Amino acid sequence: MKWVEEVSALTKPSEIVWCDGSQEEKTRIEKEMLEKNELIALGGGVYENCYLYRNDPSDVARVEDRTFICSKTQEEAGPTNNWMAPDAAKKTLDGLFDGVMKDRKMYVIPYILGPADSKYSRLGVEISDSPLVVLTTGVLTRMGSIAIEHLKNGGEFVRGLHSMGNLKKEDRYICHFPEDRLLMSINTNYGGNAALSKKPHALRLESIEAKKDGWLAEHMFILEMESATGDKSYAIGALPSGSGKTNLAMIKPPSAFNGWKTRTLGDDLAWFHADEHGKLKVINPENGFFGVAYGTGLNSNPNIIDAIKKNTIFTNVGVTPDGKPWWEGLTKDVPEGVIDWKGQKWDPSSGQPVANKNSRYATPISQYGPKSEAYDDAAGVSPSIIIFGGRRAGLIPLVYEAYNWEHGILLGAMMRVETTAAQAGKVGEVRQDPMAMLAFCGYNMGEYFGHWVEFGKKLKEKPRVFFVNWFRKNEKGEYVWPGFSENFRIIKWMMDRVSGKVDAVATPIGYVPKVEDIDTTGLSVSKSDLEDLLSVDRGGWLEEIKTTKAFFEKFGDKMPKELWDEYYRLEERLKT
Ligand code: OXD
Ligand code: MN
Repeated sequence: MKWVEEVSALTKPSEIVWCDGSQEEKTRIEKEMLEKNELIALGGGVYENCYLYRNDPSDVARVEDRTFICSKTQEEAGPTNNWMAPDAAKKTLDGLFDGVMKDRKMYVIPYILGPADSKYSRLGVEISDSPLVVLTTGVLTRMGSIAIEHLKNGGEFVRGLHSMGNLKKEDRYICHFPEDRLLMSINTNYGGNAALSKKPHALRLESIEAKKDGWLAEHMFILEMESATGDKSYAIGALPSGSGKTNLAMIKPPSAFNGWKTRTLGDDLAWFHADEHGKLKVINPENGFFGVAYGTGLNSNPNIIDAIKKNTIFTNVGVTPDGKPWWEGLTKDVPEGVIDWKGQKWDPSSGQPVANKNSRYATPISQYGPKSEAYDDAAGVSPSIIIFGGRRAGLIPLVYEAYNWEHGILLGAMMRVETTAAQAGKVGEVRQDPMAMLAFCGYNMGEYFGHWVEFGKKLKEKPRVFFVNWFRKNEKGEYVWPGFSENFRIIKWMMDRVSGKVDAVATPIGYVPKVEDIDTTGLSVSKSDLEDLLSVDRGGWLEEIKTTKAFFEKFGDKMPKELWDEYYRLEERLKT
């Protein structure tokens, strides 16, 4: 209450609205936004309770260069984060927030990250002048009265202050104050910068708490697999934004896998704990999906296509004359008369896409068909498989497996992948993105790697760690592996490794499958394609790890010895 008063004295809104998370509240806000033309109602006889929001064209992705960790010292933030001294940052931000909500409503948005009754869950309150943030947080978290009830019990909470401000790029800031468990974000209304519960709270701030309290806050999906005989197991995995993580989280086994089922627990965030028996327990702190629409279709992700037909907020997609959302990949042909993501009639000769490449859907998990019953389980699930992966045209095999936990950490830490539209900047550049956490680890990543090592010591049974690359191309520039649901064949191989059904080939970089152990029934991939996909190019790897070495050196004495040991073992294996 005190904080709300302080914020309102600073930002001077016309009204304070306490969000209760009810259906009436949602309907009321949607109506107000529709009246102001801030939302467009979708329908076309297919979409129910679905809306389109158009972000300002200069504000459609996370802005890593305007994102700051404001820890006491720069060393705590580490060499991969932008840092600002907390006092200086607060001074600048207080100036920008002064009177910023004049003539606007100020929404107080309480939320829970994680199942309401889980001991692993965490509380937050975002104050924002953006009704879009209210709607998005309503989808992505357990928002409203339920969180107030927990706050009343004296729960500690993260404070997030956000204003759309004037959307001026030069004055855009997304600041994290770990000491105060405080977030401040201004002059942006893109989900990844403005819905503070997601990346700023659940990853950047909680990764720091997790380090202190002996757990891990990760950028990972959670997937349930059920065999034809009813055995359930779980996989979690990190792929950088825009590399098909959501598609993998929602993968449907190909028809050759009769009787097999997959279900989703989460597509973006995973919090890991070791329970009192040393068992890995993972929950999804979220309650909805904020997936990339562009490129999503029946081929890449049939499961989500059904789920997004109701109660979904789309951002920056195109719209057909009869009011259906549209983006590249949804259907083969561009619909006649489509309006592009900026609200203009699309011009086929423009060479511009209809939808923004980072266009999104925000959809509740509850209405997603193949969700796992366990998604709301307070105790969490126990994965036996950890997957790292990314988009690389060459070098990285289709799949390989780490020799042990520390080597697995090296696989994650070595991730170098192509950038995508999820972050502002150049697309397709290869950059180091350890554990897909480069943009999300709130502290020194050298210490973060060390924390993974320590966390492993708590686990009696460690998951196996794998690395995947669905994106390898041949010399003609074509993808060799068909991808999408066929990726399940690789997950099946991982399961066979866990159960000890198959052995594998030891190579310098790790275990790769024996060609005959990948089930290719019904695929056009030949044996020699598969051999290529699994081949290890020593020379190329020796070059690759030079970049890894330079990257690790940035962390100086924060880099754990265990990881250097693994690095030198890898180098040695490659040389000999
Ligand atoms: C996301 C991202 O929105 O990683 O999940 O950018
Ligand atoms: Mn993400």
